[in-house]
Formats: sequence, structure tokens, C-alpha cells
Amino acid sequence: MKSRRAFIKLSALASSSLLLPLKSRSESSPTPIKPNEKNKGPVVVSTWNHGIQANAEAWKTLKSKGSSLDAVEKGVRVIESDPENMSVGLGGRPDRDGKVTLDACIMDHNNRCGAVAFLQEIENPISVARRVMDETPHVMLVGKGAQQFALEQGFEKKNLLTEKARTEWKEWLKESEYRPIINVENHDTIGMLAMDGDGNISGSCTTSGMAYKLQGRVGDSPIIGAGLFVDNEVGGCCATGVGEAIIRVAGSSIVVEMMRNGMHPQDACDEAVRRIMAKHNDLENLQCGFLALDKQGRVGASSVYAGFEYAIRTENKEELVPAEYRLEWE
Ligand code: SD4
Repeated sequence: MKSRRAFIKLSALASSSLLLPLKSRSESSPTPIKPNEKNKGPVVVSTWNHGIQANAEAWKTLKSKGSSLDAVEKGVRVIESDPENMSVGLGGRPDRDGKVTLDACIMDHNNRCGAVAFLQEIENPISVARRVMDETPHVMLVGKGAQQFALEQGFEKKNLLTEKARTEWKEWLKESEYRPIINVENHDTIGMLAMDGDGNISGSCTTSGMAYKLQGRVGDSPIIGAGLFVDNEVGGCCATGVGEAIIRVAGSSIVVEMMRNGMHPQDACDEAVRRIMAKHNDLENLQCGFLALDKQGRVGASSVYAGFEYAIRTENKEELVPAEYRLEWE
């Protein structure tokens, strides 16, 4: 398999610290909007192929001159409410005790942000995160407190464990010795970044987290600066993959900071991936990816492992784009 072969080479290179130079982005950018081309209007990007559907929803808001904040909330809600999607909201894979626990955060162009973590039985954690931002003096609520707040705000309790997820979990229990797994295939978390017609950038990120995690485990997705970061002067970044590795490098915030210092979003994402790789010897299951959007509407995405892709929607484009690997290997 190509991805496997590529990985083995990547792994060998990383462990021997023989990191190859990155390709020049001006020659080989995967970015559908060319570097230095001014963005001509609203744009929305989001992680993985379900991003196409989420972007379509976000686009309705952007097209009707709505705010990027409303767009990123409405866009990812569609995926949260999709029972077929097994790593976000309803239908998400449970923790090892069979509980679906959700993490989400949202950030707008005024540096306002809200987050929830370890939230149970509420289908749309992104909207609870938005209420935390809009209605409280806090940034993050977790667990029972987050649920209580959601109920006070009029959200309804719902069983989020679908029959399909329950059956898979039962199978896992038989074979797992009750040990959480890290699996490169288990990545579908949605992160979204949008710039509206006024040039304002907002972002959102939502997940059911790592499948069969320990009860109470929280990943990067609800952590401002790790799973998501926006600075409207510069741009935004969201992350997907093994949250522990992303948190350790304050992933999304360093990407935005590198863009502030003049890097193209692609180079900034590459560098964040490089940092993660340099700090891990065992890369076997370490899928981590970053997606970034800057004020010019330039986009970059990079991942440790093959297969990461993002969806982009503009007035003229609706595409799924493969992200580049961190390294060249041939
Ligand atoms: C987490 N980052 O909980 C999430 C999982 C993920 O694609 O992104 N999967 O660690």
C-alpha cells in the first residue's frame, strides 16, 4: 500500500533525524487559491470529506452575507447530527465504558471563544460552546456542569449511542482487554474555518474524540490554541488527529503564530507537523493534521500520515483537496 510504504520511509527519516527539506510551496502548493492571490469573497474550509456537506451548509450563511461565526456553527452542526458519522456528535464512538462524550469549541473574529468538554447526551456541542461564549463570562464548561448549562439553555437530552456504534463497541470489548486504542483510521473530527464577506475569520471544531478512550479523557478539539485558534489579524487553524500530540505542541496556536510571522499557511502547517514528528519516536499511529486559512484567503494543510484531506468552498469552487505530507519521501 502506498500510504504504508510512505509511512515507513517517513518513520525511518524521522527517527534518524534526517529530515528532508520541504518543497518550495510556490512550486508545489496544494492550495487551490494561489499564494498571494487576494481572496475575492467568502471562503470556508473544513477537515475530511464530510467537509463538503458541512461547507455547503456554512455557505448558505456566507452567501447571504451572514457572519463567519454563524457559518462555522451551522456548518459543523450538520455533521454532529449525522448518525452515520462515527466520530462527531450523534452516532459517535463511545469511550471504553460505552458513553459517548463530546468535545467542541468555537472562536470568532473578536477573539471571543467558548468550549465544552466531556459533554454527554447533547447532540450539538458546538452550539453549547457558542452559548458558553455568548452567555457566560467563561470560556470552557465540562462534564456535568456543561450538561446542566446546556439543559438550562433549552438543549434537550438525547441518547447519542446508535445501535451501530454500540455493536462495534461490544465487538471491541471482546478483543480489547479493555485498553483504549489509538487507530489511524478513527479520524473524522470536523474542524472548520470561514472568512465572511467582511473579511472576518471564525472557526469551530467538534468531536466525539478518540474511540474507546478512558472515561473522562479530553483531547485537543475543545482546547483553544490546540484544536482551534483564530486571530482575525492573521488567520485561523484547526487540527485533527491524536489530540495528545496536538496539545503537546499547542498545535493550532503555533500555526497562527507562524503565519503572523509571515509564513504561508502551508509552510506553517508543515512546520507544526514537523514539530510533532520530531517529538515522537513511535509514529505508527500518530495521525495528526492541520488546516489553516489566512487573511488573504490562502489555505494550507499538512499531516503526519497519508490520507488527510480537506474541503473548500468559495463562490467558484467546491472541492475536496488532499493535504500534503510533512515530508518528501521519494
Ligand atoms: C481527539 N483530535 O479527541 C481528536 C480526534 C480527532 O480526527 O481529531 N480525530 O484527539
